[in-house]
Amino acid sequence: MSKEGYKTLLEGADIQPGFREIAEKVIDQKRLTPEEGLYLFEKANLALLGSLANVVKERKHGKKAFFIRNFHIEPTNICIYNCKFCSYAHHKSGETWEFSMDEMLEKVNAAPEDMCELHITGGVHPKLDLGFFSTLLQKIRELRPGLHMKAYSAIELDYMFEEAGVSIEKGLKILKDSGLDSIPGGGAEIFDTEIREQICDDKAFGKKWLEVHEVAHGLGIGSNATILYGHIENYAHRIHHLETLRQLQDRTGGFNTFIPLKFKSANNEMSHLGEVNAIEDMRNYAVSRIYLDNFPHIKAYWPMIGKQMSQLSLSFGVDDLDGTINDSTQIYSLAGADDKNPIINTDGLVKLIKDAGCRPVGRDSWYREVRVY
Ligand code: V47
Ligand code: SF4
Repeated sequence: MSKEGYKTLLEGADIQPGFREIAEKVIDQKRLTPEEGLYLFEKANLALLGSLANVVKERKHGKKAFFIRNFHIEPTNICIYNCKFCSYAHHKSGETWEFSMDEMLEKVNAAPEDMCELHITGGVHPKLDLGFFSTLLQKIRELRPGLHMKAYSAIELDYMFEEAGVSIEKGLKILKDSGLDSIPGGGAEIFDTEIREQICDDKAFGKKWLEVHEVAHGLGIGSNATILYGHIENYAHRIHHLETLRQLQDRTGGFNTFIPLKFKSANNEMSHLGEVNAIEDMRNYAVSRIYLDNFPHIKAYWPMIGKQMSQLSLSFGVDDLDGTINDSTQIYSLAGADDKNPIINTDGLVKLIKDAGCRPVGRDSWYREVRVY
């Protein structure tokens, strides 16, 4: 919806006065305060909120909805940490795997030639070190010089660098020289220290996650950001998380996209909490799009919320559906993702996006357009 169309809608609508003021600020491209963000979470009418998020999205990207041809390698599910929400680590699933260097290189070799991006992330293995992971990048680079490597969450990096006795800067320079292009958004969870202590008390602090990303941005390594929502946090914790990211992005401009990750409740120590509903998911996408005015993209990760909900998210501020994935991730299938079979090809993604009334755009990892459909 255009800015003018939305203004007309507001004129005729019977809405809370608080919402009208906030909506006018958003339309005039003025930044929201944390209190205003909280108001949107707590009180805004969902339909008006979604349309407002779409005004912001269309200002940035028109009707475009992006996707990428990508695949994942999860080197191992052995993990020294014990996050209560996780269903994936070996001590949760009861199944252990650890791919050798050669097995991972075989996966790369087997990937179609036109793959754009490889996402590498997994458990924090006690023995796999900086040397192993930098060699892995070098060997992949030799095999596929054009493949973008988005690898290792800030949590994996923190452990790797601590064990190697190198600073974050030194460690990242080593990996960059080995071929690292960008860093995925995993491990952010929720920055509020009290909530973080209750759901993942033994892994790196939120402060450390932020430091790794800030140093990466300074070295020209772009990254993504995530939030894990829908568990024991409240709306104020979510706004605190968004505000912290918005401030870091003001300083560096290094984030590409924000990915809200909905807590999935199967097979983990927080199963008793259940899951939030679709209305909550859409509200979360919309507030994220409106509040993070300096983030270029908001991504819905379809293997987590399912293909149909991803379609709906395109009307609530989302402009990116991640990618073809190729059945290569287990993080969500083990946690009870709606899509038990995370497979979709390019034609499937294109149809899904068109059916939602958007224009599909195949992108590379820097959101350069590869093909408009
Ligand atoms: O940090 C683990 C989350 C993350 C559960 O950067 C769970 O493009 C919900 O960060 N319910 C790893 N979430 C995955 C990740 C990611 C995914 C897709 C794209 C990108 C990107 C990054 O998965 C973890 C944690 O927050 N997670 N268990 C669960 N039960
Ligand atoms: Fe390990 Fe990641 Fe699972 Fe935490 S979420 S236990 S760091 S695999």
